[in-house]
Amino acid sequence: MGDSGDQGLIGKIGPIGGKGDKGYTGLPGLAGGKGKTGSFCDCGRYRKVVGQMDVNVARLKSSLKFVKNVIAGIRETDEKFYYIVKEERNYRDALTQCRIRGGTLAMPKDQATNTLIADYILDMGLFRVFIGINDIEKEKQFMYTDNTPLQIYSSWRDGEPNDASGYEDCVEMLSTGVWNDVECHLTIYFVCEFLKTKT
Ligand code: GN1
Ligand code: CA
Ligand code: CA
Repeated sequence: MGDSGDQGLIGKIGPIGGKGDKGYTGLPGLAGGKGKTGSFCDCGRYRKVVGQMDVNVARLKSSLKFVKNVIAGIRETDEKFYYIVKEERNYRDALTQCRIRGGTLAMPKDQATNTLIADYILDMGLFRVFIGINDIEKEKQFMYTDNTPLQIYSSWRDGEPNDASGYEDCVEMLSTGVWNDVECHLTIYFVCEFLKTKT
C-alpha cells in the first residue's frame, strides 16, 4: 500500500491489459523435443513478499517525512530542499557552510520560493537570514550566488537596496519576505538550498 493512491508493486504484477483480436490460424509446427523437468511458480508466496515490501516502503517514507519535517525542520519544493542553519555567520562563511553541505545560499527566483522561505523564517521564530544575493562584484548589480544576475523577480523592501553606510553588498530576507541589503560582515543565521538529485 503506497501513499497518494499509488497501487504499489503488488498492483504492477496484476493482469496486464485486455484481450486483442483473434489472430490467423498458424501452420502446423514441428514436433517439439523433450521438455525440461517441470517447476511451478509459487506465486502466492511472491505476492505476499512483494506486498510486505510495499508496507515497509510506506513505513520508511513516513519515517523519512517525520525526520525531514519534524526533526530536521527542512522545507522542500519538487526541485530543491531549503534548510535554515541556526549559526550566526557572516555572508562569506555562511556561503561556505552551505557549500560544505553540498548546496549554496538560497536563491529565491520567484514569488513561490520567496514565500516558502519567508514562511520558514517566520515558523522558526526568526526575523532575518542571509540569502544568496550580493552586489560585491559591482555596486548595484545584484547577482545570485550561482553568478546569474537578478532577473525580473525581486522582493526588495521599500527604499532598499540603499547601500546604507556605503558598503551594504549582501542581502538578507526578513520574515515578511522582503529583502534588504546589509553589510556582508554582519553575522546572522542563513538559509541554504540543495538541488534534489533526479532518479
Ligand atoms: C538598517 O539601522 P540603520 O537604519 O542604520 C539596515 C539597513 C537598512 C536600514 C533601513 C544592519 O540600517 O540595511 O537599509 O535599516 N541595517 C541593518 O532603514 O539592519
Ligand atoms: Ca551595495
Ligand atoms: Ca539596506
